[in-house]
Amino acid sequence: MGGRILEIAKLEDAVEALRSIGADERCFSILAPKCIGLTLKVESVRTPACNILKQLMLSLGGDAAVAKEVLTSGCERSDLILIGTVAQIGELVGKLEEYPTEEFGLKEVKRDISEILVRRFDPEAFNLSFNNFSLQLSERTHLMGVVNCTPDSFSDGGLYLDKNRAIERVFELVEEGADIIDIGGESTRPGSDPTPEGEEIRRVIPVIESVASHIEVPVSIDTCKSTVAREALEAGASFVNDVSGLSFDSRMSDVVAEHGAPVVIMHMKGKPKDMQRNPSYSDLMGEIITYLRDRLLHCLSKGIEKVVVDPGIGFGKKLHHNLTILKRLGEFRSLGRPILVGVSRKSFIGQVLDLPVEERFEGTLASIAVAIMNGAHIIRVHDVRPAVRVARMVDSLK
Ligand code: HH2
Repeated sequence: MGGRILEIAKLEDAVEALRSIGADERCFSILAPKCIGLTLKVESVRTPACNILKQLMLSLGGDAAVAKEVLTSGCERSDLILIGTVAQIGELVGKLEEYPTEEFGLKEVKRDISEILVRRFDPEAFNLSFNNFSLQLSERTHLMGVVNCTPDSFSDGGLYLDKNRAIERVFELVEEGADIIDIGGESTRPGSDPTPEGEEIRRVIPVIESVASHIEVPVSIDTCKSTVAREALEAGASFVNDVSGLSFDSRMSDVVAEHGAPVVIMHMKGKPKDMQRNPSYSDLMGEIITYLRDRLLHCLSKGIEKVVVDPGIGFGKKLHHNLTILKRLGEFRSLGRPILVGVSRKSFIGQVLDLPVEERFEGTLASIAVAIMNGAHIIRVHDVRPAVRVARMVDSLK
């Protein structure tokens, strides 16, 4: 005899545990979803629907938390936390079929819950194919190598402003194992002013033209400007990385859509100039997820399907915001899109370790390991070789 806790996060792990005790294989599909606890938050649910959902969850052996006013119908709506196992929440979706789901907004709640269940447990949903590239993001973590063709980036400003140095750097990063090369011509560090469009184009286009057809990985253009993105895509880039989530330039989504390019949409609170002036959130994760969901819906409305989401570490966030995002990164999976994270050399590492930018190497690697463990699919990084090693190691431990 002897009891112990089993750490089970995936259905495959549950099946493995069941197999190890010789359970009947015919029961695996029934038992495995019962092995995994799941807590889901659904926002702004109408009060009658909250009551129905709470009763249903109780009848299934789970529970639901709602605002206390719900019980006395003292409010119109409440956020709801469903507490159960994957099996119970799956059964809840089934039970909702029996209800007149048009009523009380139950139809939307049912749709949201079923989508989350599919996204959480279907890794295939995260793969990305475009042009001649296919990024199997569910198989292993991908590394996006950074080349800043700028005089003033916070960590490598001035190093790759010269075209030939930038080209050399691209080849170096590919050789080190980068899966995507991200080329940028504007620093978005806190307090920075926008770079004039013509200058940004002069910095990046010659580099993209020189490398894109000579490397076997896609080039991404890091810009918020539609003209820069258009020229970059025409020069051979195939991915757009927009830290404004396509919100600074109203023509950006048309350019991305016309080229059928995948896009990274990132969350930023404010603009680089003012984003670090005392940023505050009443619900950090809720606010970022809602913003990314809105931008995702905007992309879909424009016909842009290949969307990667990014919580925007360091963009309008204090130290504790950045740490919380990394600890709770898995919550972004509810958006059903690949997750990209950029932690490389950033100031939150400097704040934790009290170290200047040139000494944040280990802090970067530790943060990358946690980001991967918590669900990141793509890591944006300056030092590619060590990050590849960390990624391979952490991938094998997931
Ligand atoms: N961070 C930076 C720039 N672009 N793009 C995404 N998607 N995510 C990020 O976290 C991100 C990004 C800032 O880093 P860096 O490019 O090194 O600095 P600078 O903006 O000063 O050029």
